[in-house]
Amino acid sequence: MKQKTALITGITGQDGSYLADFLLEQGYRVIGMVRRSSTVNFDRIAHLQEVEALEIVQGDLLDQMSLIDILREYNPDEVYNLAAQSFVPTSWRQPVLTGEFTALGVTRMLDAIRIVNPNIRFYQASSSEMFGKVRETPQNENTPFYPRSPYGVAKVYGHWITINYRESYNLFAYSGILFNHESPRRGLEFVTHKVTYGVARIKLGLADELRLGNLEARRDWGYAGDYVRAMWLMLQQDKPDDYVIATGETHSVRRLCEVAFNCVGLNYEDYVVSDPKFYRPAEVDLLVGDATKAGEKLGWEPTINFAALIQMMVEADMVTLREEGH
Ligand code: NAP
Ligand code: G4F
Repeated sequence: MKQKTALITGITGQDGSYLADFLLEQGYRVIGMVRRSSTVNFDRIAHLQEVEALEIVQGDLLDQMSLIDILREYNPDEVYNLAAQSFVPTSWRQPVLTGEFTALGVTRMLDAIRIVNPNIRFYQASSSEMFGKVRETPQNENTPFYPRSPYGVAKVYGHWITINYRESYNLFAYSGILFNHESPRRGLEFVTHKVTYGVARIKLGLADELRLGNLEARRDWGYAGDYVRAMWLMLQQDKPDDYVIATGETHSVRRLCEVAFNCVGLNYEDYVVSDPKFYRPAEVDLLVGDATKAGEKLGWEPTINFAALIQMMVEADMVTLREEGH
């Protein structure tokens, strides 16, 4: 069988790095698109440095021609569009830039595909943030959207333009509505990693408190390794469609703190401070997904539960800090 080629935008991010691992294991040739920066930022894919089947190429979702050129040069079978400004609080500080990357960037890639090769299969990284002020619980593929941040609004645009190109041009355009997924490779500003890293620092005597925002917000947290497998499974279906990917369990940030501090034998109430500085202008109070469709059609289900995920992250942070000599 001919070796398949996949293009990943956002390969330096959490999901891009796990997806690269997964696709390389499946025998793919992987092209990772990175934007130019004055310092390299390849920590999450450093372990793949010597892998011949992985090639890094410069391109930017802000630059239409760079996308067209990459598709022409590498002719991928599958494109996974994971690049985005993905941190919700930043989207209030840089709403226009967030729209350029996270919303219009999707159109630029879809148009590039339409022009170069409409047979390419396209995955769009849509988000449970689109549900925002939720209209029903749990949320599924038919739940109406009510985004609560410029990021969420941009993702709604990205989702609908994906469907529009599917319907207008018969593109193989798939949208995965993924609920929060985490790992030791998660950015340190996201709440799970902020908490597990904070726990490790406190345990090792490097800090004596952890300042967070809204402790009552609830999220459906899964493991990123499980979620990239779902992305691939979607693109193996011949009929393009939308899928919710979630665990079906929801926990508050307070409960996350309790579980993470328990991992090292500490009580979160002695260390966690709720600081209004970290509150958002508009909050998403509750997310919990219904991934029944993904279970039935893709045979997908999560393998790592919430407690195991948090333990994995705390342990990884302890190891990292000890390796740094603490
Ligand atoms: P992440 O760690 O923040 O990674 C984002 C990636 O996008 C980075 O590789 C970043 O490159 C790249 N990027 C940003 N702007 C770009 C541009 N203009 N051109 C090219 N690349 C650009 O995000 P993630 O957690 O892996 O999430 C992957 C995708 O899934 C994102 O679209 C996110 O919005 C979406 N999503 C994530 C979750 C979740 O819970 N993780 C849930 C639902 C949806 P640099 O390294 O250069 O910054
Ligand atoms: O970890 P978070 O920053 O993730 P959020 O906003 O849910 O967004 C993540 O998941 C989305 C999928 O639903 C992705 F689309 C998006 O790209 C990103 O990956 O915050 C989770 C919750 C929020 O309710 C926030 O208010 O935790 C609450 N929180 C409380 N204290 C905090 C903090 N969040 C952060 N980042 N930092 C805090 O100190």
